[in-house]
Amino acid sequence: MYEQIQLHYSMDALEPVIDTLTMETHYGKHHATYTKNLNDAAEKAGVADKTIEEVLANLDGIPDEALRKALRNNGGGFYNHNLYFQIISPDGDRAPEGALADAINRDFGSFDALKEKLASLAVGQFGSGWSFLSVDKEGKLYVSASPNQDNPISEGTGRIPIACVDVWEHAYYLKYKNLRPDYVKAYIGLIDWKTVGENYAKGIA
Ligand code: MN3
Repeated sequence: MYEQIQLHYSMDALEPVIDTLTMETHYGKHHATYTKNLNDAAEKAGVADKTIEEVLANLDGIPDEALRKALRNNGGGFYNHNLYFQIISPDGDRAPEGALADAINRDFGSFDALKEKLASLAVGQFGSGWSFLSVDKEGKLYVSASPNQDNPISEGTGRIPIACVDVWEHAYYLKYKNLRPDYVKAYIGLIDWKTVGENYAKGIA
């Protein structure tokens, strides 16, 4: 049984950057629906005993096309939103430290350069999708964008996402309307880089 992460902040804790109604709809409706549909599809496909990472990395092994598509979209939606809600905090660390900070400086030149790349990929994603910061087994960092609910795991890159930005309109339209760049910048400002650093350590373990 796949379960949504429990929020470690209240629905109104991220005001005014993310408004309460958007949080309630995004976490309580959209994410909940992806999770329910994932559980249904995983049960039918006989993969409910696998981790979500295993499911997403092995979609080619699902012979039924409709089930494969359901697992890709809802499994991705489940996974991506767990990460999205995990890494933000009203009172987090606003800059990385330690091994993650070293890797960011090595692979992007600076923390500001990384944030700009993550933001520009999110803003530039045509239609619905995501931008991701991910890590390979050697600890090298990558930024990328994916359409729909795809991610570096379902795309078969072998990389583990450690941070992300959701640019589906449901993530921002109630408050930011068409101003996606403003939302993206504000969301990135809510990221707790201590949590991302823990994801980085797990990703290379
Ligand atoms: Mn979303």
